[in-house]
Amino acid sequence: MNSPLDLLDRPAPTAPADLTLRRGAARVLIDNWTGASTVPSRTLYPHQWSWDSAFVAIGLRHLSVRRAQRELESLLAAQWADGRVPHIVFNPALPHDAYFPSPDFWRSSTEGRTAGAPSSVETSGIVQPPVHALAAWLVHRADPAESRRRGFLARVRPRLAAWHDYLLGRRDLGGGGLAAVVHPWEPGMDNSPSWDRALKRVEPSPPDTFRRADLDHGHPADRPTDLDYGRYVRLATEYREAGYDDRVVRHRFAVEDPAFNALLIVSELALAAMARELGLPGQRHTERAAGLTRALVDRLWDEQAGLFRVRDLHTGAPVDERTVSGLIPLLVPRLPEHIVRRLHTTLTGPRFSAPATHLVPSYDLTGHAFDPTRYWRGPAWFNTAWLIERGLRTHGFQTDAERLRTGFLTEAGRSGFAEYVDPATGAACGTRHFSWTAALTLDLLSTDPKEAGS
Ligand code: 9WN
Repeated sequence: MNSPLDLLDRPAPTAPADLTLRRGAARVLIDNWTGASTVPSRTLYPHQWSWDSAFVAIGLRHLSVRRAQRELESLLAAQWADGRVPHIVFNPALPHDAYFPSPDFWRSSTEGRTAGAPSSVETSGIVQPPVHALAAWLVHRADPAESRRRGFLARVRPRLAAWHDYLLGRRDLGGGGLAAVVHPWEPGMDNSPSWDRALKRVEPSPPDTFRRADLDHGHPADRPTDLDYGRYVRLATEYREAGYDDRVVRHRFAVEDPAFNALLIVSELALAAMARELGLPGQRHTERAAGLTRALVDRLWDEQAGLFRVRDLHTGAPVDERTVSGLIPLLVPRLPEHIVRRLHTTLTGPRFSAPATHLVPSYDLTGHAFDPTRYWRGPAWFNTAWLIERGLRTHGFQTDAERLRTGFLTEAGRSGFAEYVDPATGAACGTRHFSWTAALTLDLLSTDPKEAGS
């Protein structure tokens, strides 16, 4: 196992400001490492989260490839037999009141047994966006010789393929070739205005039936409301009562999200690259990526709005909100050219450009529900900025990518690696010392343009 000092031994940027930023970011990841994985935050999120671990691995690879591999493998060790990768893997050493909903709410090892939950570890029963294969490929690329020596890709590839099979086999609830999400926590953008209308159909669980632990650490104005939480709890309870079995449950919330599916596409391409590297046939993955890209465009593209929309599977209609999720498909390499141009126009137009920070707000700056500090209803997040920066580079918008990269690094450092910031002022919101902000800082300090689109 590497010692914290070993972590700082790899080649580093040489400019003093970058060096300070790099040391600060490394410090966050060292402090948040538990021995097998990284918590997003020691206070607000003290367990392992699925897409956080993927972003963390992307940054950790610049410090320790071994640790980055371990981060992903510890998550995949909690995979269910049906292929799902749970959104939280609980640390058994922590008391139940450290986070809500806790393991005794999800009860995965008992209630999820039929669906294939592992018996040796407690997890949540829902999922998060599939960034993992992309992360695994980038971790491999950081040191291919070490990766080969340890058989890293050979071990993770089958698990990642099973994860994608779950999403496309059990979660194509709309029948159009995209994966659906069944809880607002699944797309990772918990209280996005895109869910408001669909959530109105869900009767909230009474507030006295649960206790929010997030408010012990987070400011109420930065967090979802009690009403939101009541609905989150109701949906998760119903899923649990159906044994987390997608074959029998009738999901009351079911939507197709553009970012979730765009990440599935790039991760399918990563699986194809892994197969090639291992001398295995990878065509199934390239074909899937092409099919998913067609479905994404057919089902979610809104020509008039100039971005992708969420589709509500209960009404069959696109949701009339503009969010950062609708811009993230810029990541997809084979997107039709006119869509790339329109996305770029939207991104740089009045709804999504924040000239003071150069970051991307999570919601339309001119939208009726915009709130600069409340979580996914306006604040700028660093993981979405990283994804869009990569998308800009993928499509040759180098100047815009560089502007976003500089904005990211400035605001990440200035905010103390905050969870998110006010897009207009850069004021820090949410928790500080946040892992993916630090990890992606490390990545952008070491950006290798050759990786774009790989
Ligand atoms: C619920 C851990 C996670 C992120 C999500 C973010 C937030 C959790 C919460 O924190 O969600 O999963 O308690 O609010 O919305 O994207 O993965 O950092």
